[in-house]
Amino acid sequence: MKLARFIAVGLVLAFLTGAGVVAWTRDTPGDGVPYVTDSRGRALILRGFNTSSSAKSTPDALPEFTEADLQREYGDMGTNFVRFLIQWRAVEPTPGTYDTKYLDKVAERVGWYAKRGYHVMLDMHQDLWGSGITPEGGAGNGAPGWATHLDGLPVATDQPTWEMYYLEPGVIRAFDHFWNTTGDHPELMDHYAGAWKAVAARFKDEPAVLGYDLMNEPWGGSVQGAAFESGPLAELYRRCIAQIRSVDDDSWIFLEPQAVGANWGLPSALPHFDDPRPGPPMIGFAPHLYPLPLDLGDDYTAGSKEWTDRTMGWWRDNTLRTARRIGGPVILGEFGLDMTRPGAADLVNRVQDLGLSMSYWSRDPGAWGPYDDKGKPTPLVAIYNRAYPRAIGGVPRKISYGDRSLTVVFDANETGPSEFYLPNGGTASEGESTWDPSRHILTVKTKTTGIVTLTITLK
Ligand code: MNI
Repeated sequence: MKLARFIAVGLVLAFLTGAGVVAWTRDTPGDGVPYVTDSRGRALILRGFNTSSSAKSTPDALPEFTEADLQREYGDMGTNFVRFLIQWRAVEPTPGTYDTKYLDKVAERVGWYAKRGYHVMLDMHQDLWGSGITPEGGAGNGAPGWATHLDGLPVATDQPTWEMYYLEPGVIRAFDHFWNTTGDHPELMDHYAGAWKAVAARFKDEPAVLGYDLMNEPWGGSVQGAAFESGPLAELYRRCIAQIRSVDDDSWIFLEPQAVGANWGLPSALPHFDDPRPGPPMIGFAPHLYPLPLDLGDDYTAGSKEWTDRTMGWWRDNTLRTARRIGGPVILGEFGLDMTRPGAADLVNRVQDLGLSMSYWSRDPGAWGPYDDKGKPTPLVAIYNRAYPRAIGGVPRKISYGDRSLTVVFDANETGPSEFYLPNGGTASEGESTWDPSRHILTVKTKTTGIVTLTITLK
C-alpha cells in the first residue's frame, strides 16, 4: 500500500470537515511575509526548476544538464532561479574532508546561471537517507556511506512505491543515529553542519548564490511531528546556521518542514531561529507542495479538483503562518506532476497564481519535466512561460496579475531598477524603460522614494 494513501485517509477527512475553499487571489503572498531580496535590496520573484533529480544518482553527484540546456530553458520560459541539487556524500566523501573538485564543478554550473542573471539556491538533497540503505545503492540518496549506520536492521527492497522505504527498520535507524535519538552518533549532525560550512565558504562571494536550503524533505525516523521539528530538526538547523554564519553573513538560509504532512498542507511546528548575522535576519521557509488528491493518483479534474483546491488553500494558509513565525520569505521549493495527465496545466497555473517564488520539480527529461525524453516540449513549457516581475525596486505592497497586464505597487527603497520578464514584450505606465529583446527583459527606472504604482501592459 502506498504510504501516502496509508496516512492520507484521515487527513482527507480532516480537510473535508474543515474550512471551505479559500478564496484565490492573484496578488501578493500575504501580510507580514517579506520578500527575498537581492544584494542591492530589491524584492525578488523567483521562478525556476529543480536541477535536477539526476544528481541524486550520478557518481559525481552532478546533474545531467549542460549550459546549452540552460540557454534553451531561458529562451523558452525566462526563468531566473534554480534550486540546484547538491549531495552531502559528494561534499564530504570521507569524514572531515571536503571535496574541493566537486565544489569547483558545482561552481562551474553556478557560473552558467550567474552569466544569465539567475539566482541559485543550493539544496542539500536527500531522499531515504542515502544510497547505503541497500547493497545495490539504487534506493536512497544524499548521505555518505560512512554516515550510514543500519545496525544490521533490514531494508526490504520489494516496495510498491519509493516512499515506503522510509518505514523500513534500517532506514529509520539510520535517521535515528543522525538525529542522535539513539545517543550513539552525536558526531553526525556536526559533520553535516561542517559540510554546510565548507559549501558556504566556497560560495559566499558568488553573488548568484542567493542561499542555502539546509535539508531536503526532512524525516524524523522514530521521532515525528512537532517533537521532531522543535527537537532534533531545530537542533540541526541551529548548528547549520552557526556554521554557515561563521563564514557567510549575507546569504539566505532556507528551512524545510518535516515533509510528511507539510507537503500536503498540514501545519508545521518549526520554531523561530535567531540569525547571528549583523542586520536583519536572512532566514526563510522553503516547503514543498504535493496536494494530497494528486499524490493519491487523482487528476486535477472534476471532483478531485475541488479537493485539491481545498488542500492548496490549507497549504497556503499554513505555509504563511509558519513563515510569519520564522519571520522570513517563502520559496516554494518543489511542486510538480505528470504533465501528460488531464488537468495538469491547470494545476500549474493555479500554483503560479499563489504569487510565490517557486521551483518546479523537476528539470529532468520526461513526462513531469519541460521536455520529454526526446527533447520535445511538454505542455509545461507554454504554461510556465508567464510574465512576471523579476526584481522590484522597493518593498512590494501589491502585485496583481491580469490577463493582459501586470501591476506592481511598491514602496520605493532607493534600489531599483525594476525588471520584468515579458514573453511577448510590453510597455510600462511609469518611468524610463529599456527593452532587451534577446532576454525579453523590460527594465524600468521609476522614482526611488515613495509609493510607486507601475502597470505593465502586455503584448
Ligand atoms: O511525496 C513525497 C514524499 C512522500 C513521503 C515522504 N515520507 C514518508 C517521508 C517523503 C516525501 N515527496 C515528493 C517529491 N520530493 C522528492 C524530492 O525531494 C521527489 O522525488 C518527490 O517526487
